[in-house]
Amino acid sequence: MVWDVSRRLYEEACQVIPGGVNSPVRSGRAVGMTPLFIREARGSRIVDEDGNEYIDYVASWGPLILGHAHPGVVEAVRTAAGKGTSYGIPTELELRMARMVVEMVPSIEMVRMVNSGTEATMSAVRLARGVTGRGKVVKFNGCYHGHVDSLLVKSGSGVATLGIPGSPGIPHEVARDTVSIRYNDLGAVREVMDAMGGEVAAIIVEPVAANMGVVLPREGFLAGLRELCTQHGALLIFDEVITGFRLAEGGAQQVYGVMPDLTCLGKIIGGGLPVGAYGGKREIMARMAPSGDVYQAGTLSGNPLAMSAGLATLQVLKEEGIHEQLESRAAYLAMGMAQAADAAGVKVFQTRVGSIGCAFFTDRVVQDFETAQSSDTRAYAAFFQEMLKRGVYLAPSQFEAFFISAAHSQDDLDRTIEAAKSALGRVKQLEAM
Ligand code: HOZ
Repeated sequence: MVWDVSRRLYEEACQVIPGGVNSPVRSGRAVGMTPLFIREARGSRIVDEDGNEYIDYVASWGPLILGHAHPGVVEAVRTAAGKGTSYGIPTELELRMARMVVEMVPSIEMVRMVNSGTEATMSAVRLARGVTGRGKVVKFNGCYHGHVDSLLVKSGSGVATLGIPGSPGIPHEVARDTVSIRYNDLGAVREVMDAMGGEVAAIIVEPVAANMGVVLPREGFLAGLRELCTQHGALLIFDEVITGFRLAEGGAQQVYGVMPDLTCLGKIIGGGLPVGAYGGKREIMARMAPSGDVYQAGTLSGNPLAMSAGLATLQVLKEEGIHEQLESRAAYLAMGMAQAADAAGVKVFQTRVGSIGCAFFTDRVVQDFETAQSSDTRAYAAFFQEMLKRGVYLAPSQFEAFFISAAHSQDDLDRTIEAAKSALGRVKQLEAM
């Protein structure tokens, strides 16, 4: 496989874009590669600028649950674009979107659209602080809630991938109000809440952590957080930017049966366009301006292109009930990967729920950031490269998820498992060197 054009474009991009990329984890640094530059995509496939085609398990990091360039989504965007891309004046599309979200997500009674997951979490935290009159926020090590100052503490995703301890530019006074605890450690949360619960505005959590690889909540963890928040008068915020609409129509809260006060959404809700949203109980959301006093705004919020792409995607999810099919395809892939790892004699700990999952190169049980970090990231890098050579594109980082879309066919899955068998065999050889 040749990557001459991608490499040239990357070199040129480095002259005018920091690190050559518009989001750090894309750089490929963690897997010893320079990034691919993509020319086009359709269904489960992406094609790079050198003309190489890959089965894609990144799916733009989650939004494309229907696959690339889904005809219904493309048509919706085309139609909307022909009528003007943004007015900064309300549209019926926004009302339809709000109704759809309220109908699908069990705990949401009112919702506000923004333009990214980061905006959603930033606004939800501000609202929680406004409502409670408190300053502190509890989060979990390895969870990633976008690049919000107060939430970029012991964070997952690119921060974990690149081994960045935190970020310069975040004032000490801001970071001081964030308490980060081990994921799945309810005892530690209880201790913190007992000690300072009266100062905590919110506990924010990814109900399934999907930015340190994929780490599932232990039985009782989410329900325990719910209980502690209620007991101490803090708000529970679920960051469902990745899990929302993906694990089920109503996201992780539907699957695990635990209702947060506020939910942050992104990715799928925009159908591949830049969107985020946050919503929750009516009395809490009504505190947002202009009905309330907590301020947040956005020129492009709720714009017709994003609303159309999102609505078209959610409509398919509702009407075609594809979650069961996604579940069984993902289970098939995970089983094939596990068998491939066994056959190659490579120690892999697999996690999966619905259509997201992760293969950690470790013999430990992964249940938090510390155990996720026990993964052999050099082995993952070798696996990534070997899979790429065999036409399969995985996340260029151990600390991200794989995403299955409705466009992944049985043939795609079988080819991926075949590729994994020989790629893992090669990883084993490299380990022995
Ligand atoms: N935050 C995304 C991964 N969880 C990365 C987005 C990107 O690099 O495009």
